[in-house]
Amino acid sequence: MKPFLLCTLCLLCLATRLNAQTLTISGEVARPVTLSAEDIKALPHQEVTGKDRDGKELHFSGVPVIELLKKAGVTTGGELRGENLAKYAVVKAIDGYEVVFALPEFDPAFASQVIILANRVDGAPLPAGTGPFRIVVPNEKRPARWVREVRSIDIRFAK
Ligand SMILES: Nc1nc2c(c(=O)[nH]1)N[C@H]1C(S)=C(S)[C@@H](COP(=O)(O)O)O[C@H]1N2
Ligand SMILES: [Mo]
Repeated sequence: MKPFLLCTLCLLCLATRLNAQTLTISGEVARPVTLSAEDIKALPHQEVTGKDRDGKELHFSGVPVIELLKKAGVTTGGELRGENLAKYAVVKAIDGYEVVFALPEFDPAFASQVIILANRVDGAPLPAGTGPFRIVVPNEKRPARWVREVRSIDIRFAK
């Protein structure tokens, strides 16, 4: 193979790999952000316990999603009232899986559980195919919204 072609392929592979490690928050936000796994690792973490599909308890560590939303200037806290209550978040994964959350689900002024973007489980990084980031909704009866391999959070208006 010609060196130039090989080099281009390597760069493409590297770009795809690096891209796979980022989380982008965009849509109805004050400033769209793209965070790397390193950026996320540097933020304050919280631990939550949840049950997987088989009812087995898992201990996750990660960043409360509300903190990530604040970085993008999403309406939270005192701003989460009136028409802002018609905003929702679409969380998307590498495989195209998508789930929706209403903004109050993330906000401690409304919710009694903390939804996190987990990057560790039972003391270890999330395994390939699950990480680097996974949503964990600790008290939900089914883990269907525990989105694996999260790539983006898109904030939208329901009108
Ligand atoms: N990216 C992605 N995340 C996903 C899914 C999926 O298909 N793709 N399935 C969900 C469903 S329906 C369940 S029950 C759990 C299963 O999680 P597990 O594979 O860790 O047991 O992942 C959730 N997260
Ligand atoms: Mo599921």
